[in-house]
Amino acid sequence: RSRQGFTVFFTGFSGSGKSTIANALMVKLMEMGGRPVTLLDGDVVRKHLSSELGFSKEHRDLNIRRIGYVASEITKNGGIAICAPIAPYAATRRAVREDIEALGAFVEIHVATSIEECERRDRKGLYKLAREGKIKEFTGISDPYEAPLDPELRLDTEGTDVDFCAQQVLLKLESLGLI
Ligand code: GGZ
Repeated sequence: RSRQGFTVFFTGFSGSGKSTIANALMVKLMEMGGRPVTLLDGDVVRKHLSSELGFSKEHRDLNIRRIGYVASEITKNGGIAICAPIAPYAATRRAVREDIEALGAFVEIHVATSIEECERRDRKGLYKLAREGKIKEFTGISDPYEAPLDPELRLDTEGTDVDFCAQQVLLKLESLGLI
């Protein structure tokens, strides 16, 4: 049984379901016991760790590098870090992966809900504001998102419930020998 720490890194559009799936995964991993589980959710991190940052490429990269650093410390100490930012830039995700793989495992999960579906749902009304130009540099509308080409897992959330998605992540972690 492996005691290695690891990071589960979700990436996807705003409203793709990252936070919901990450929370469900956290609950399941905590119920299993053993290693401590830490959730680094996008909006929570922005409130506590990156409150001075905006959404330029430089600021997004800095935000992701901070999340990566905290996750690397957790991973180094044998814990489980679950991260759920948009993380739109492939090179930044790769840099975080490289840092963390030196200390434990890095499992990248693309929450692949399409931009059309995220905008259709528009749970927080942000896409409407982005279309109206009231939010600038909005990912998928007026700012880039570089989809992962080779993630450990890609989740298609359309027509799939949260619990099933979290279960697929657990199966992946099992097949990688991490749980
Ligand atoms: C994207 C934005 C923006 C812009 C505010 N672009 O659905 P949410 O509201 O709760 O999640 C989004 C969150 C994105 O922060 P991240 O730290 O995950 O982004 S990144 O990884 O790129 O650093 C959204 C809200 O902040 N939000 N303005 N312009 N999302």
